[in-house]
Amino acid sequence: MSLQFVTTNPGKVREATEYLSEYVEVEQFDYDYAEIQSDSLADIAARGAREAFEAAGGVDPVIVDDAGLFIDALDGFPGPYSSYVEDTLGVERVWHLAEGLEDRSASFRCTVAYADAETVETFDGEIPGEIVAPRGEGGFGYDPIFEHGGETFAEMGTERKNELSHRGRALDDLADWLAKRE
Ligand code: ITT
Repeated sequence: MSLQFVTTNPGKVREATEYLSEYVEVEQFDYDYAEIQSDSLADIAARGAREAFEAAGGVDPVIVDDAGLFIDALDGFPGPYSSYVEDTLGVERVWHLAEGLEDRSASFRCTVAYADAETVETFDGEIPGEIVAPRGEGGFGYDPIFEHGGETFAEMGTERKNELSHRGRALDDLADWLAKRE
């Protein structure tokens, strides 16, 4: 079976391919599906998956992934708007926003939504950490400023990040669900 990962972000596809390759073949379908405005990643991903399934031809199953960085002391900012904030402020300035905070705890959250002709299913993952000054060359997006267990996500390899990360946790549940469904 092959699964189309509908996303403009190759970093997400790299992680999903490493995670799901023993269950399914993952291919990127580079398409920017419309994201509804909502505080809920699950609502955004579920609606996006339905649209992306049709855009990808309406035959093969698709997944989409909506993710974000939630800084506790900023009431979850940038949250569902993480992509917009990365493009406008940039990661370095998000660090400077957090730098002055006493409590720099944060979490990465992710919902992977699967859609085929019959169903839409969502799988959530979350990982706590702390915002730090940028370190590391790997990963993508906010990885250099997100530390967990003494290392930033940009300092870890993909395999280690997948073991821990919000996306890894959501993909783990998706893989279990796919295995049971066969
Ligand atoms: P698509 O919508 O096309 O999938 P995107 O990069 O815009 O790609 P999102 O809408 O889910 O994805 O935005 C999530 C934002 O959070 C974006 O700025 C990402 O770079 C960032 N992000 C998501 N997962 C991340 C991760 O594992 N590590 C670091 N940053 C991440």
